[in-house]
Amino acid sequence: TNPSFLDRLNGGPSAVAAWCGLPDPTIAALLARENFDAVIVDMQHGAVDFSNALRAVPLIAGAGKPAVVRVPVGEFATASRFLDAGASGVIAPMINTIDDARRFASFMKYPPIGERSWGPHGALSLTGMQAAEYFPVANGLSVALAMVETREALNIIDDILAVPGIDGIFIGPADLSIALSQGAKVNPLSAEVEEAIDYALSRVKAAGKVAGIYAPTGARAADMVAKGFHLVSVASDSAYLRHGAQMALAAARA
Ligand code: 3PY
Ligand code: MG
Repeated sequence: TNPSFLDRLNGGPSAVAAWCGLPDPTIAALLARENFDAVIVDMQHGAVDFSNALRAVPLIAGAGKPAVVRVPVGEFATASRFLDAGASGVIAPMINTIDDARRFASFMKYPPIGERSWGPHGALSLTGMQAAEYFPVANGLSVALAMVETREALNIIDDILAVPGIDGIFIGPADLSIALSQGAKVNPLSAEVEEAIDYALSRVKAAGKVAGIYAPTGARAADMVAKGFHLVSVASDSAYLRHGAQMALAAARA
């Protein structure tokens, strides 16, 4: 049987994930069949609505890959619904206060850690587990990643990491660059963002939790793997499509 996504993140080499923002779930299904370690469906900035994202989950899991969903800002109840559908993890954007982190964790974990409500129909079907089998392991099967992408979050990163039920953090370098420049620019490759990334990574490692980050290109993803991130998402489905089209066209017109 497959190790849980959390065990894979903690014990394996860095997981490199596809990032999907296009609405049709067949795109996530197609990428899940490529050699990615996980597929992330983005409901914050992607064009994916709830029912299409929900449909992507069993298609990704059916390819043997963990399905991870980034929910819109503050939509913690939606996080529970994706766990019910069988998602292996949820990324929650803009976790800027301890209260944000606590509320996110409460929707991700069953008591005694949180207050997730019972109804994991898709999760039971995808794992083949009975309710009595799933319940005691469920909190370990649902990876909660809080996004650190503001100055406030960076300032309280140790407190966010200490919230029971928060399994790790996921860095948003673009928003972080806006925040660290006081709104002057977006530059996820700036020196101040690099410094913040190294600081955040060291705090996550000190807490023994999972560190994830978004990387806009393959080369940048390789740098983040080299730094020791557990989870690195690379570019996005629309970028894969555009680059593939550009390469094919360039070859056709050469
Ligand atoms: C950011 O860079 O701000 C993200 O949220 C990654 O998409
Ligand atoms: Mg962001």
